[in-house]
Amino acid sequence: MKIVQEQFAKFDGKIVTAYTMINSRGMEVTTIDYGCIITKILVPDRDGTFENVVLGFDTLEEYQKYSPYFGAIVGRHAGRIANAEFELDGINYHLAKNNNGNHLHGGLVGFDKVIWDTEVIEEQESMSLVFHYLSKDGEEGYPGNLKMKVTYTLNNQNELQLTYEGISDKKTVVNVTNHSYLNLSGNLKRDTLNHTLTLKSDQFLELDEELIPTGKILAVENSAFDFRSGRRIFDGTVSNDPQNVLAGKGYDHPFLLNVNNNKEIHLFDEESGRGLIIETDQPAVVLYAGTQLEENFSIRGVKSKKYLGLCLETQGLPDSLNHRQFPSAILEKDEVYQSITTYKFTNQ
Ligand code: FUC
Repeated sequence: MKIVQEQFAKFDGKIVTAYTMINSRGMEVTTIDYGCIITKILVPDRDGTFENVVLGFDTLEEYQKYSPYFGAIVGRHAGRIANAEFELDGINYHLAKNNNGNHLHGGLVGFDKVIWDTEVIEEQESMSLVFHYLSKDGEEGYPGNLKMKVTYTLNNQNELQLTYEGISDKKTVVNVTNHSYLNLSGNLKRDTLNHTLTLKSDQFLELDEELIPTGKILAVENSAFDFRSGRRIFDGTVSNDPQNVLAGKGYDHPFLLNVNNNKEIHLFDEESGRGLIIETDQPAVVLYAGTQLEENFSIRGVKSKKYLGLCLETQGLPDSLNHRQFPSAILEKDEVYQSITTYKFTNQ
């Protein structure tokens, strides 16, 4: 096991560092301290060939110019908040509007666009990168000085654990996730349409045309949203279900998880034999099928296109502040926010 550090770029008078964690089986995870972005994850296919399974760039300029949150931590609040506003204890908060008049993924300069302080921890059976960031009171419109800590831990069982922690000096809202775009084919050889996804989820949130939850919870039964016995991502692209159509022919939806920490999310690519099991303590996972991926740039030599990567964003429900029947994203003053998601990579 080892961690290799190198200079990735310079930004804002500071050095952006890339950290590569390499475990005893040869799995590698590369992360930069800008946005806690996971730029690369190398895992073996069924023949033991190591290839990259996430969308990412080799330069900071490309992230800043083209990246729709590739591999980044998004927050304070992942997903959309309608009209970029919410009310807390009688005060109306106005957030940065960065998505058709709505607030998306923390605003104009969210957690994905700042440099985090980094600590490196090496232990017997695992190693970790610990990132710290102080989000100041009023940043992007949110109340409270929020101290955030994100930890990525890689062990020798090819498990990558993502831990999020936060504490604020005022009542605020927190709902963070990692926005990695997965593609298990390896080095983007194919798109993700033949990936099979299995979800322990009976229900998903209905969205409006702006991709904001309407408040209605729909059953997955008899629809292309039923992933309970496994289903190809392709199905959503040919479905006439209005929910698939409004998501740009595919998926951009929060699924409510029936269980936690019990293999509730499983992504598999038959051709390479690579699989990913995701476990979380969060109530939902947003399946975003890369339906808005633009074609005006390349990703390490492969032209970007729709469905080239898909995101499985474990999180609380988007826009819960404006739908008080949803589990709350409110964090009390001095309360500790903590959440853990684990990615286990397999090959068979
Ligand atoms: C996802 C989606 C959004 C958006 C963004 C880049 O989280 O929910 O629709 O396109 O990522």
